[in-house]
Amino acid sequence: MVITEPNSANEVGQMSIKLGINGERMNYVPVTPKVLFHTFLLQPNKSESIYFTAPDKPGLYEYMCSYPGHYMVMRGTLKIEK
Ligand SMILES: [Cu+2]
Repeated sequence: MVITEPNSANEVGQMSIKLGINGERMNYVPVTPKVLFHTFLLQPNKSESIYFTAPDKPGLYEYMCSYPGHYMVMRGTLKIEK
């Protein structure tokens, strides 16, 4: 799971596809400031907890699965308010 800056999930998802053969080694997380927080790649029935400080700036942040191609359907919005 990757949490991105607002309006960045599509771009980060496309970047994860472009990682190509390096993707698995990088947990399919592209190196870009648009990625705010992320988990490692999780296998079925596994879980991971992460802790982060929500951004100060209000907005509609996005979260999605960065496994190649999944960002198109495995995604949601994280609303940060004042
Ligand atoms: Cu997925």
